[in-house]
Amino acid sequence: ELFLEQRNEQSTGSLVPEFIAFVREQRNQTHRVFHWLIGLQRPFLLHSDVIDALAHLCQDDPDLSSTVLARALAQCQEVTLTPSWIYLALRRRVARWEFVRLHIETMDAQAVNVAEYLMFKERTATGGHEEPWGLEIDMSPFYRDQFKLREEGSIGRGVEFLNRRLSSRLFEELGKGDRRLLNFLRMHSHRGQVLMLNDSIADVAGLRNALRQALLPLRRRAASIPYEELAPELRPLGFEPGWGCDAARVRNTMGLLLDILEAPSPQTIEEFLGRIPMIFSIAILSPHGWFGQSNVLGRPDTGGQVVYILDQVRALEREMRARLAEQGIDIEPEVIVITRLIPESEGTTSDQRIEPIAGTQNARILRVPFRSDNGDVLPHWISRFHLWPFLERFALDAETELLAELGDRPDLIIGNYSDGNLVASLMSRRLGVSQCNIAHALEKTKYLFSDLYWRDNEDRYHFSCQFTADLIAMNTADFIITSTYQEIAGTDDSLGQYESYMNFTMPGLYRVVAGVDVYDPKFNIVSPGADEEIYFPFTETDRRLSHLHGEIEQLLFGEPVQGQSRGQLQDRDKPLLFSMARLDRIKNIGGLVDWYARAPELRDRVNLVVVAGHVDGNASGDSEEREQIDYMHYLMNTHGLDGQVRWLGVHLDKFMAGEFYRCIADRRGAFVQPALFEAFGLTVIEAMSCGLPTFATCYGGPSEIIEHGQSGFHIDPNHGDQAAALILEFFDTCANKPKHWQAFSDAAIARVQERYTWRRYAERMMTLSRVYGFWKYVTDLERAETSRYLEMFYTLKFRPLAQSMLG
Ligand code: UDP
Ligand code: LCN
Repeated sequence: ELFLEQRNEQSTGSLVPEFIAFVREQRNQTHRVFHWLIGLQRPFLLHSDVIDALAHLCQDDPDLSSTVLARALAQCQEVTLTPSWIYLALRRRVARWEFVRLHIETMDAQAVNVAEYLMFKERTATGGHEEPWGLEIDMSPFYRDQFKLREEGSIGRGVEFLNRRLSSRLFEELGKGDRRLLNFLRMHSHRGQVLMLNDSIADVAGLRNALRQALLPLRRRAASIPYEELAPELRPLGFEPGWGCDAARVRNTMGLLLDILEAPSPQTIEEFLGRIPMIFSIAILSPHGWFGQSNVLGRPDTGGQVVYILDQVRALEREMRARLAEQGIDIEPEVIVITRLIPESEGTTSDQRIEPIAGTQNARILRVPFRSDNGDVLPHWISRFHLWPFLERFALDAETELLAELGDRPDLIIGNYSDGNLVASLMSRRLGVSQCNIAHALEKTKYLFSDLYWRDNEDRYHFSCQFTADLIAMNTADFIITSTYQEIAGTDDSLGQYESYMNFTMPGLYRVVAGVDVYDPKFNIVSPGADEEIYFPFTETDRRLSHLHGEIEQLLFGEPVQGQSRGQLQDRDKPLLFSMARLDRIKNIGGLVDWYARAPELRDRVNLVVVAGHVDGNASGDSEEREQIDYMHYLMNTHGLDGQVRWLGVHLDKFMAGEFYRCIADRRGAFVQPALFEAFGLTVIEAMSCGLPTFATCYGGPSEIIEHGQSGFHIDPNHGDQAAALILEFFDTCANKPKHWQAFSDAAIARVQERYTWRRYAERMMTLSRVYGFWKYVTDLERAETSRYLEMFYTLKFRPLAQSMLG
């Protein structure tokens, strides 16, 4: 911790020159450190390994801790070692990398560039020869002329930055900027109906004039006069529908435009653009399927995505309708979720072409099958890791179906996950529509060395295709929504999920020296929410679904049911520690059971309830899930947990899940999310909304959702004993001071209400799509060079990789 503190204090400047001088001058001290690191006999050391090593070395040599060598090692995200050479990757601050190498015999250190660093890594990993002519992917020449954020605190607030740039640009380019705005306002229409301005306004002077002329009589009209009554006066002046639903709104919108023409400010620009009727229909892509509304919740690793999209659709439709109505436009918005049609649908609706989305007026799921080259429909489900060869054909088929469904192209395409984002790239390019990406989970940081040792896992995961698709989609997107800051740029000590695409290598395939820039203003943090109809505080007794209580009581305490549950809680009076997740390795449910099993005091104090996977291994079609099921049984057997752990291998529908959280809260329990890594973690905000004190992993989204010690607790899944101690301490304190529980419950509810609501999400999303649309227009940001480069990358790399999967 001392090193990290020191590092943070001196975080910005480069340490490299000082480090190089130190190595030269303090040869013995330096040699001792690196000799020791080489002695670990591991080719790659990660940040945590280096920190541990440093702590160890400082015990014998306390002076070391104040040296530049220690500070540099504290910045190290990765060390690559051979018996004679050591290469260090230093992360000076968020997304600012430097590389140095050192020869252990000559004790000579030099700075190296990223390509040299990656080449050394390749050779160390493969034992092969240097590949100076290996393919290097470098997006940096394309970024050169683009505006970039400079401060790490601005990352993820791209739209604020764009609004500022837009206002100064419009202001600086007086005349030119205004004309662009005028032309932009003239291009809006919907199915032949002209909106905002018609052709009778020829230039900016004419626009100002018309605005003044329109405002004079408008100021005298009652605020509530509907637009229809005003239209006959406004149209001859050049104004078409879109300015507002009544006199007050029209006045206000016109006033905003006059302000912008006078002296634009970021706030007026955002507010004005937010009102322009630009978005009538949205296509949302989530190709890998098993996407439905009941009894279907994705398959391994797509659960949260399905929940997210369904809630997102409801919120977006509501927001689109409200905005159109406010602007006086009577058009029904359309939202279409495009996913895969799966003929072998196992009793679900996944084989139906169209399914209306509950809770919306007009939104629907449109399913399009995967087809192979000869046109045959793929009948069965396939995992998200194996669908790459089908996506190109799917993109074309989905485009045809979408156009038929909408009668026109959509106004915005939103991709989800690596597969959806790739299809969104293909479709947006062909249709000329803005593209928004949402990752949900980038697999790259989830699996250690998934890039460097990609070949070893190729048959199982096909990361070569996935990371290529990710790079293409990130660079074609007009804007990218993330759930948290750390998803983009990590923390002081850990790298962000997007940041991990800045530079990496897949030996033998290609080496990325600049893949994405997290300082790009395309990134915006817009966090999802928890459905407030479902996940509300346990104290709201009138809304509680009390008819489910008997069933929940049975689930918690009833006799175990063959194939559904295991364990029966002996002492019903203890509080319940609850966890719910899909049973895959990363979710670490087995880890939680293991810590619990090894903490006798915690076992005495609380019971553990786990909703995860299947109790019967044969019921799972997923190899990773089956491994976890076996592990759970092993733990239950070896630690004799059946009287203290209730394992439910069932899927709770969302009404049941909401009430389940609340029933745990009734009994003054807590929720645990023990994942090794969690991109965001919907269950965390669901549990908190219901009023459950929550302990969640410090790796990933939960570290931002929860403020440790205030609205919940962070736990380190790699230190289960400490996590168990923290949970025990909490319950001990609650036993002596019942208000303690209440304080955490209240704070959890307040935190989610303040930060994680779908209302706020939809409002931001609609504003973003307009601001980015306008930005693209005024800057002529067609980015033809980037598109061409990415097309080449797609054709020459992605397609053969995907094709080769079909053998
Ligand atoms: N979920 C559910 N019933 C279950 C298990 C999970 O409704 O039996 C829901 C859970 O409430 C949450 C989603 O599945 O909304 C899981 O999302 P999360 O972000 O926690 O993880 P993911 O599965 O996306 O990795
Ligand atoms: C995927 C995940 O892994 C979760 O962390 C997210 O909460 C979910 O998608 C929704 O974005």
